[in-house]
Amino acid sequence: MASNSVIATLIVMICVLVGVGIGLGVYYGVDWDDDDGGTVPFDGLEGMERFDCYPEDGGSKEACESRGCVWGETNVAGAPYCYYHPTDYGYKMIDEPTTTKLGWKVRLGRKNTPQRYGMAADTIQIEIEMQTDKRLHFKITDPLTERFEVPLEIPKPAEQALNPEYEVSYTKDPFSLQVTRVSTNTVIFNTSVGGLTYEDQFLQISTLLPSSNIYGFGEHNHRRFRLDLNWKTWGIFTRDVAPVDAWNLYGHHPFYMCVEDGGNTHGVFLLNSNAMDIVLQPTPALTYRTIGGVLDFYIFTGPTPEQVIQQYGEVIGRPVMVPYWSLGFQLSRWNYGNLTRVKEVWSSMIEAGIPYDVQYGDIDYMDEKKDFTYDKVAYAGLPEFVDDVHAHGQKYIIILDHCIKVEDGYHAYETGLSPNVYVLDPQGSDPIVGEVWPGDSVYPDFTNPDAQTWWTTLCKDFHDVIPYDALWIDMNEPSNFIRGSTAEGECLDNRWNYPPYLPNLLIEDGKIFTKTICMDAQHHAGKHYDFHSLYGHTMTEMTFETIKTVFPEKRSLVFTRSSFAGTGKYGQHWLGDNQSFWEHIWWSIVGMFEFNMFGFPYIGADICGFWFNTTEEMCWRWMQTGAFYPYARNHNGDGMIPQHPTAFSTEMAVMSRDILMHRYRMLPYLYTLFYHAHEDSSTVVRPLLNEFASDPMTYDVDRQFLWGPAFMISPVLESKTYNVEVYFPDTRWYDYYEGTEMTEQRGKISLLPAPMDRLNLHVRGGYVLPTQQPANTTVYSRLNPLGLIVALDDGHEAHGDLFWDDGESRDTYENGVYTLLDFSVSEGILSMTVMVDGYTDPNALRFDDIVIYGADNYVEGTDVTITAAETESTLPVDNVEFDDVKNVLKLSGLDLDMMTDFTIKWI
Ligand code: MIG
Repeated sequence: MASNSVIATLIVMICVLVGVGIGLGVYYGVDWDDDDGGTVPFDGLEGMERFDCYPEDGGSKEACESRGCVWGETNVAGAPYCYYHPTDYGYKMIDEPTTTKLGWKVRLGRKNTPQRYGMAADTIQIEIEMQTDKRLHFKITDPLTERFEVPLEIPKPAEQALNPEYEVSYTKDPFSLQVTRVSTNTVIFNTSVGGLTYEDQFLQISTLLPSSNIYGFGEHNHRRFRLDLNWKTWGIFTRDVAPVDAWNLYGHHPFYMCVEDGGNTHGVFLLNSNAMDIVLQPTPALTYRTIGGVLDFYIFTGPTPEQVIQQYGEVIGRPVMVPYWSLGFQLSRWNYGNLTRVKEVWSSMIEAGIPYDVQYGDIDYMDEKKDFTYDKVAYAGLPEFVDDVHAHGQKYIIILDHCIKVEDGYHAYETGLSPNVYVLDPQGSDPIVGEVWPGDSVYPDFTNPDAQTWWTTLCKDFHDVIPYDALWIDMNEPSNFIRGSTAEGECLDNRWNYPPYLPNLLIEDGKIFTKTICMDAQHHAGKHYDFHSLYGHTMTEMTFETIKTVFPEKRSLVFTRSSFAGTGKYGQHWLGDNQSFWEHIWWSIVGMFEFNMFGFPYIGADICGFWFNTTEEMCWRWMQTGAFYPYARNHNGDGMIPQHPTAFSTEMAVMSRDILMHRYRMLPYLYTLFYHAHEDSSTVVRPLLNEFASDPMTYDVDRQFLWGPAFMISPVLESKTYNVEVYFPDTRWYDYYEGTEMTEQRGKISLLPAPMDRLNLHVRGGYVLPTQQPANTTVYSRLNPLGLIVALDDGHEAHGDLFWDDGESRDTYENGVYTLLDFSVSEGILSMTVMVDGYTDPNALRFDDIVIYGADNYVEGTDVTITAAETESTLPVDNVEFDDVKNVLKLSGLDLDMMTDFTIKWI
């Protein structure tokens, strides 16, 4: 492979490795000095191997060399002219490693290179921890200066890993680190390319990558799932901006996953909240440049993509369990105008019989856009309406903005003044004032413990007014319509507001406080400079605590626009202010993949698009796709034409109803996936590569998606298109609707018909998927009989499970108040086993029908029998239908108690 030979050349060119095993692993010392005290001659690097030493504008030979870097033109498109000398720039070991409980540490001294922006650390320390067999941690700190560290609680084992899947080695001068996957000898992290920099406001480290299959980093609109390594720089720093171009967006997620040649996968997380660049280059390699904090890395060895994500989840926290009702369809828009209009839309949905669980109130319900108020004119009667919504088995969710209007007599504002719970100005005396929807506003400081009681009281009191079911917290990047503050001059001229290096962020005039508050604003826990990207995270965490008080018994949700690594432990996310353009439907799939990696399995985009007007055709296809977003919400921007499912033709309403009925039928399967996500961070929306990592064909597939391992959705993403290209990895697949096996299509890309009324859905052989007869809300669907789709694999086997609880009590998994059923098929026998029986549904739920796909081992006419495991009594199944062309065996009218083990035999 080209990439390997580049790495090899590079290593040969710059390295003379001498093994010095010292008992802590395999170590290498590099002797760059020749015997006469000179250095090894350096002939320059071609292009691909170069790491940019002058990312700013205005590079020149002189400016470059004054940084201690090398200048040289190159024909390699995209490669920098100014680059790091691979051996002269960086740090070297200044003493021998010392053993620690979990690994070792060593001090590094800065090599003799000019300071870049000043305040370089002359001595730094790297500490390596072999935390688990699959998790390596290393952290580079400045032992002499206390630096900001993200206050995230991360579990740390007491003992060093016994049989790590990785091996750590290093070079001494310059210091570099190599992490190798032991089983294949693949070097998964390798900093031997130079450029390590550790200054107060500029920290940089580069690594070679073992392949070009890189996924992750966020929040961005990457457009494609597999990242483009052609010299791309992605900024990370939370920002209020629509997900359209290549900018930093609402969330901060410095995590990626790399699929190595052969399919082993590893992941890397940099725990750092400061503004940063992620520089991708075709070497393949990547560089982190951050303007604060420390270099705190976690490497996960998988080896499957799902395991990587699970291991990452162990570090940042498992996703919170969602209530069952949140799996229903949801409707929202910004600015219905008034409550009468909301009621019209609501009634039309109910009349059309469209499954519909949740209605939203956006900022137009508020009185002058103030949190904890409602407009008593346009929304007169809102409390009664919410009661009515509840009486229909539905829920109502309200938005809250992060900002509090500065206004005398406004209780939310005034109660936050003593104790003061707001982010303070740089002097630390008064709240910093910005401008948001209600006008001049202050910013609650969610790092201040005093803010908790204040916020909870407001939310609880308001719940007494509007009995909402969950909270939607918006604008918490935190957004500001002016730059910095209302104070003259926006923000003070200092190194926080004007840091010497600016990552590639969406900002105006070099002002990092664009669309937000000043970087030297003071939080209880520190400077906004460090806490900016943690604002949404801390707001979500506090709001999560709040809803525990508002709903002591029940699960609720906190939808947050801004997030950090680990926010999924407390809240959910939507993909922000997308646009009603066709390509946004595609991009939403990529966004869902990425947020599933980041620990937000509950994710979706605004169905039919937020900004701009949709068309019926686009909205039609989007309703089909969105019917299978975990978070299925049709949400619309202010002033856009109506786009709820009944806003168009009768055909559109009927199609929406039908496709949502299929969603509701699959909810037991979806809910079970959420249980798995909560339990071990498994993804819910899954790219094919997570299931077929050894099949390179899957690496670029981002126009079709899976629910868990077994249910594939392949939507149409373009106008006037009536077929869809689908890749079926080499295993058995069945058409979801008919059970027809995709025999011809197996292992290939095929063009499947997709007329307007068809969304292509397929079931993967080898799985049992629990279903339930649908209804118009989950309250009613939960009363209906259950069913199973059994899809057999080549060996006529299949497995699956069902997680069931009351759908809304808190911590049912933790408290064991749930039921877990296991389904297993082999040799023509399906066994259902109750694994956990902690919850008996009051409606005595029963399995009614079971459909078996791929039952070519059934001989027509053979009796199908059911045996109750307890009594061993065997009965024939009366209603058996077999389609010998499709090999579909249908059993109906079964009436099997879900709490009693049984087997069904058909051969
Ligand atoms: O500046 O509350 O992303 O969903 O409808 C726009 C109004 C403010 C942005 C959210 C969007 C919401 C809108 N909000």
